[in-house]
Amino acid sequence: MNYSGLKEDKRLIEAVPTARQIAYESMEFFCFIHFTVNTFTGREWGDGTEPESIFNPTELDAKQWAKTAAEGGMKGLILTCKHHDGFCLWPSKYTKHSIKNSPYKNGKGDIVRETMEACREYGLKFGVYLSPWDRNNESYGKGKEYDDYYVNQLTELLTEYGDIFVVWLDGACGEGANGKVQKYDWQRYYQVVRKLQPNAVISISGPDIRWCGNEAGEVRPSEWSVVAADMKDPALTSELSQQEDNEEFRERPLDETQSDLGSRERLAKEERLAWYPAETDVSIRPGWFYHEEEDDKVRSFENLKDIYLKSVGGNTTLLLNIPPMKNGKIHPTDIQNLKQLGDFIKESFSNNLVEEAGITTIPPLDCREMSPEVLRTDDYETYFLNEAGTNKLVIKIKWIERKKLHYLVLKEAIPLSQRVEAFNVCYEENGSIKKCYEGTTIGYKRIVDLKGIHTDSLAIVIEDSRVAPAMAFVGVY
Ligand code: FUL
Repeated sequence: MNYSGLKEDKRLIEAVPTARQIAYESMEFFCFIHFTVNTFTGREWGDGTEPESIFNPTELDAKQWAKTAAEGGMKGLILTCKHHDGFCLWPSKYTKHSIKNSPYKNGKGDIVRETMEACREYGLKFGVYLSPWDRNNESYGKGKEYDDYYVNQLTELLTEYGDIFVVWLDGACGEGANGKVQKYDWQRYYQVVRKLQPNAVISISGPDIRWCGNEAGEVRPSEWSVVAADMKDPALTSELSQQEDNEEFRERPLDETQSDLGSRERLAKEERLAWYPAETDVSIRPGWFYHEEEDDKVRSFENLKDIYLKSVGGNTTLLLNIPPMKNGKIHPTDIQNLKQLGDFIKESFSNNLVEEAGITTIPPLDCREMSPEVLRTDDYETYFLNEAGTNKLVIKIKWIERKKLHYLVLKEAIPLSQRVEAFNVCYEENGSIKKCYEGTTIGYKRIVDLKGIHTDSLAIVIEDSRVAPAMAFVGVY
C-alpha cells in the first residue's frame, strides 16, 4: 500500500501503551490451562448441573503444568479458575459448587493455589480466567446480585493468590434468545482489578488487550495496536462468540470486515483511537478441554512453530492452551511438541549476529544522540528515531564474511506508538541486490523468515511510516 498521497495524521501516533501493556506485551507467550468438570464429562461447555463428585483428578501435578509451560518458552500461565459451568477450582466462600465438595483431596484441595505456587517455582507469572457467564449460580441474570457474586469471587482471586499479571475476561455467552440475560457491570469489575492488582492487564472483554477475533491461530498480515477506541466495548467480543463453541467455530477464519482494523483509511473517520494490542489465543488440541479421542490431533511442532512465528512475530501476544487430562496431568504428546517449540525458540533467537556486524542507516543520523548502535540492545531506553518529516529509512547490516541467516527480528519503539506501514528486506548475493521479503506492519515485534540465505549484507528498507519511524531493536539470527 502506498500512503504517500495521504496526509500525515498525527492522531495515529498519539495512542501509546500504558506501562502495564508494555510489560504484558514484552512477555510475549503464555500458557492457558483449561481444566474443570468438562474434563470429566467430555464436553466443551458444561451446563452447570454437573455434580461436584465427578471432579476427581487423582494425579494432579501443577508443577508438571508449570514445567511444561516454562520449557515451552512461555513466561506466564492463565488458569480457568471458573469456566462457564460455574465450578470453582478454589474453595470459594460464595458457592457450594467448588472443589471443596469434590473428592479431590477430600475437599481440602485448592488448585488455584497449587498452580500459583508451581508458577512461582518455575519463574512464570500467574493469571486468572474467571468466566462472567455462569450457568450454575442462581443469581446469574439477576443484575446486581450476580455482579456482587462475581466481584466477591474476583476479590478472592485477587487478594489471596499473590501477584496476578492478567485477568482474562471471556465475553462468551451461549444463553441464546430465550436464555437468561445478565448485563455485566464491566466498569465495576475493572475498578476491582485496578484497585487490587494495579499492575495486571484486563484482557479480551477488558480495556488492555483485545481478542484477535478467531481461535484458529490465524494472524492478520497487518496487525495494528492502534485501533478505534470503540473496540474496547465488551459487547463486541460477546457478539463474536455468542454461539455454541464447537470445532467449526474454533477453526472459523477472520472475515473481511475484520481483516483491517488499523490502516489509515480505516481509522480516518474514527474520532477516538486507543492502544489496544491483539492476543492470539489457540489450543494445542481441537478442543479447549482435554478429550481422549483427540489424542491424535495434537498440533505438531511444525504447526506450533508456524503459529509462534506468525503471532509473536506478527505484533500479537500468544496464549496457547494445553489442557490437562482427567488424571490432572498433561499428555506426553503435548509435552513433547511443546518442548520442541521451547528448544526451537531458545536455539533460534539466542545468538544475535548483529553483535558482530557493522550497522549504518540512510539517512545517516550517526551523531552521539542518535546512533544506530542503539538498535543492538533490546530495550526501550534507547531507540533510533528518524528525523522529523523523513518517513523512509534504510538500516544496513554488514558482516566481514558471509553468514547463513534464518530470522530477522524487528521491534519498533512502541512507547512512541506504532508507525511503520511498509518495509522490505534486501540482501546482496554475488554482487546483485535481491529482495527477500515485503511486509507492512512491525509494531511490538516482527519476525521475518530469512529462509537460510547466505550473505554478508542485509538491508531493512522502511518505505512508509505514519511519521518518522522509531526503531528499538534489530536482531539477525
Ligand atoms: C471462549 C470459551 O467459550 C471457550 O470455552 C474457551 O474458554 C475460550 C478461550 O473462550 O470464549
